Amino acid sequence: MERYFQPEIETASREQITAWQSERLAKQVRHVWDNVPYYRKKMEEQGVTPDDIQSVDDLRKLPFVTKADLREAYPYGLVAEPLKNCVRIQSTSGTTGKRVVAFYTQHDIDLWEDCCARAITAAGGTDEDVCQVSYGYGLFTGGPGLNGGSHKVGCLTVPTSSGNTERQIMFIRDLSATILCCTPSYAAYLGETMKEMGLTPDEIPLKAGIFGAEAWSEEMRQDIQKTLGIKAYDIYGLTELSGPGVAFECSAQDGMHINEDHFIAEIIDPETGEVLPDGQQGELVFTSITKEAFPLLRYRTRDVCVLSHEKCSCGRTHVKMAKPRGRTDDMLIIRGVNVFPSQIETVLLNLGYGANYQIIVDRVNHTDTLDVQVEMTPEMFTDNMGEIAARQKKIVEGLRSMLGLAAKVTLVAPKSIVRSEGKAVRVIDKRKI
Ligand code: DLL
Repeated sequence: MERYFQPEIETASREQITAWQSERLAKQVRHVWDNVPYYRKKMEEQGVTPDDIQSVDDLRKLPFVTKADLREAYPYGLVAEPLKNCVRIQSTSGTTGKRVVAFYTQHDIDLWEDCCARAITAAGGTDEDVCQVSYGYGLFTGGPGLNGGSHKVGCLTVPTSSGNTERQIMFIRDLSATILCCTPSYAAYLGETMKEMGLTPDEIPLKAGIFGAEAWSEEMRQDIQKTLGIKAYDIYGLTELSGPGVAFECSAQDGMHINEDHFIAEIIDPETGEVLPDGQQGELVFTSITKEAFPLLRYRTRDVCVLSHEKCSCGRTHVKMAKPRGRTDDMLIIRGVNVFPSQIETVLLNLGYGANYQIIVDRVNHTDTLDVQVEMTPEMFTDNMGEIAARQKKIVEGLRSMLGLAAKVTLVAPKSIVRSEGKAVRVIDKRKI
């Protein structure tokens, strides 16, 4: 049995990590200055040159890059290598505005797949595993990234892509898949379907799942682990930086190690741009220090998160990020109160509901309204109006104590909310229409 663990990198000392980061950062800044006029202009406006960036401590002298910059420079404006050196593009799933297109040299693909291989290894994967990749393949990075990582680990890779739930289950059972990679919402749906088929967790060969691409709560993890009889690990990433594998969870299942030999992470105050210390919540900012074709300096992810340098029981030394709480742009402001969909999910799962819900925000007579539609589980399904009213009241109370807001809650029949094979759409904000 072979493991893809790289202790010389993943358990390196802080001094070593900082030395790598400083050297690579200086080189990367020179690379973009020489090859990307867009960056050179931004740096000149800020009054910095590559000579000013010698170590990680100089990072904060650099300007931020935002999604607006990416849109403005679309499609080739931030590419730092001649196109003849680029071998692939991937693109975000964004539904509004221009998509972000990211470019890769072969070296960039290798390092991306390396990050995904680390994630599979941290979830217990070896060359003896059968790894079913049920993230979408194509422009979306989920399928290609984990596919490549799975090859590097030496797993037998089953590239089912998303969708066709019955076929997914057939392959899991027939090929004895031990590792499943997909979004947490799709994992929950697969679990729900297997349960309906009468399969108990010990009849499902899976032992681990690598789930990410969207926010999911700790309660949802417990639920998925129970129905599928697995350990569920979180994985984080974004197209702009490569894709999945920027950070991944280990056996401690308590935050995700950021691959610090490739990415430098910062947390900033989204209003002021000030860098915040460990433990304080803010916007996650990344600098990619090893990418050739599409390097990003101080890219503002809009993900709201906390970093921790505390020692981890798995032995890895790379900094950990907590589960992102949401995004600065999906945080809802309802009657002046900041609400993350993940907070609503926590209330629902704590009360025994599944993760099938929809949040509808509207504005009636100049006042925001919050409607939450929640599916009953088959076990609790009833047409007894008194019972339904009592259940709804309990959720309203739970939401009030979590958010300090009055919500209207409607229980709906099992299976009436559309399932997602990729990222779930849980919020409908009618105020913007
Ligand atoms: O979602 C890459 C990915 C694929 C990650 C498969 C993990 C697994 P994008 O489509 O560019 O890339 O979306 C990136 O998704 O900024 C976060 O807001 C969100 N996101 C990704 N992973 C997580 C996670 C892929 N584990 C955006 N928890 C990011 C919460 C996540 N949010």
